[in-house]
Amino acid sequence: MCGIVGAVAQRDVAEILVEGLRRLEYRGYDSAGVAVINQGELSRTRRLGKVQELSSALDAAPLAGGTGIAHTRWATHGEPSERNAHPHLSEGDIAVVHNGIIENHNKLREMLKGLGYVFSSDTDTEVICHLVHHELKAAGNLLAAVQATVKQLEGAYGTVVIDRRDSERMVVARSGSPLVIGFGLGENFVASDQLALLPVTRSFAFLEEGDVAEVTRREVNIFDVTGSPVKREIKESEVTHDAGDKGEYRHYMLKEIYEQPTAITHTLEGRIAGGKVLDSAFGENAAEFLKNIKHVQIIACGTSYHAGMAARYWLEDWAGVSCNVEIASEFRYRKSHLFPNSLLVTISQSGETADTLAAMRLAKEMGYKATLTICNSAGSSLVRESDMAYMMKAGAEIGVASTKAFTVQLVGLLMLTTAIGRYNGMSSEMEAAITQSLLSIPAKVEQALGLNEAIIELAEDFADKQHALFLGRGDQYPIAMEGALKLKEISYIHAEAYASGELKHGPLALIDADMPVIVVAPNNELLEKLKSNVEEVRARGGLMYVFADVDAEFESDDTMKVIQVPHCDEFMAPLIYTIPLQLLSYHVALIKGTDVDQPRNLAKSVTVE
Ligand code: HGA
Repeated sequence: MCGIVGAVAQRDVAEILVEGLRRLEYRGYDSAGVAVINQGELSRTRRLGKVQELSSALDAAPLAGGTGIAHTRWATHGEPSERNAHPHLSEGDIAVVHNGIIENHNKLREMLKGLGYVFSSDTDTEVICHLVHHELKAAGNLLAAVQATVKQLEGAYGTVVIDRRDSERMVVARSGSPLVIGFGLGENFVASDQLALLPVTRSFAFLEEGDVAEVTRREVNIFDVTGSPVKREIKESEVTHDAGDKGEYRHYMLKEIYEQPTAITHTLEGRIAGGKVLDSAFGENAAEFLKNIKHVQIIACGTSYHAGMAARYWLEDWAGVSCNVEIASEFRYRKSHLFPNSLLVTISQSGETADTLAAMRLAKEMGYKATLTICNSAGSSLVRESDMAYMMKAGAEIGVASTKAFTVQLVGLLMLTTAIGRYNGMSSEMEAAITQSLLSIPAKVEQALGLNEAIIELAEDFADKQHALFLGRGDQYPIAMEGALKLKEISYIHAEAYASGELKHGPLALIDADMPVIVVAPNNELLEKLKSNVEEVRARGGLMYVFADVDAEFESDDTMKVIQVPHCDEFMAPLIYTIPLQLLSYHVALIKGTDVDQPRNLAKSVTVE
């Protein structure tokens, strides 16, 4: 959340900064701003709304200057408005951008007011700005002032600070929110995600927790949490995907839905041989970690949590180990029981999800046998700090509502099921059947995408609806949950999912002609049970939309529209039934005219708790 970009260069940087913000806009889009130092003075432009508003303002009144910082905001403290937009200034000297939450901002604010500082925003961020200004008086240089400042901050920050009187330098600090330094020729950069800087460099160093760095055109000096100079490895980025391009598609989300066959193919490449999933898919020495596992604890948020919920069925049904799944923000603040030989699995598209990261750190302290992350972002905090990493090869996901990351996560979890099952009695025939299924997923997803036209028609029915129910059983229950989440996220229709056996325990009371009920019905051993649940809805005048296996023997009639889904085996069924639900939410959102890629109040890469 919140996008940060900074630059120290000889050329004017405002355009580079704004292009960086555009690439980070999925992280927050309620306001945006830029500040540059020009001939010893700070010039700042901020706008409420998307980066385009800022960009138009800068077209009308360009800002010159070689050192600058920029930010796209997802408000946590203070409403979205121009006065709360970053960068924040202190006394016209210091400018600051910040990602995170300063938890002791009230106390610091009172102290700074006592020193005579006047606050011009409602943000927590502004305390950083005045505190640096104050500390600078004693510290004498910007680096020391920022080091003194961060010692007083409680909470999370990725922050970049510039001083108009010292125009050749920016100082950056990280604790809890990611920052990456980009190395150019005679110019250097910083951003909250390397994607922002791909047009100007491919050489990056990720800051570690507690690092403070001083960045000039020629030098980058990094200091660790103790203040000692430290080197962070500079790596060439392997990111090949240019996130800036929607191609022929109207929205990133649609593009990403259609990219799923390729994303899954890339993710499978080199990881299956001889009917087996290679342990190396989970990183070096993975076999050593995996062979003793008897229990799996999965931690995730949002869509990733739904992927974890599906995996619980697989790990317990097929891999022969017990499994719990928990929302990260719950796990991290309660006392949980550690089972012997437990593996902690985190799932996060960005690898920077604040709650998931904190839960993983807690689990390490608790003594989990090993930690594994399933992640789409190489070099992210979760990848760096976990014992094992399963790298998804989904490519950058820009649409805020996750699509391809979800199905690729499911692929990773299915592979994990075999890798753990192998040491817990899974037969080689079973493993071969799962790997065979994995290899045929891309083609089957392609077939499922062929339902698009049928779903466009269906979507019309939802345009005037306020609510919807999603039903599934077994490992399709999490798929129903994910379908409901997609619909709420981008169409703002209130949607809930139930395990269909739960209907009669309450939700049936909601059924009437205004409550569409969406059912996912693959042909599995729960089909007859599901059919009974469908009858329960029908008997109460509900209108149903059933995504059913071609062999499941559902027929469309006045109360039910049936969409036939290509036949697929039980291993891949959750992935395949996800596709029509993604398309449904997309087309409903189109009809409703919502902002599909950047739905209201949301942002991607949830780096604040
Ligand atoms: N707390 C700051 C920054 C918010 C943020 O990091 N969002 O992701 C603010 O509200 O401006």
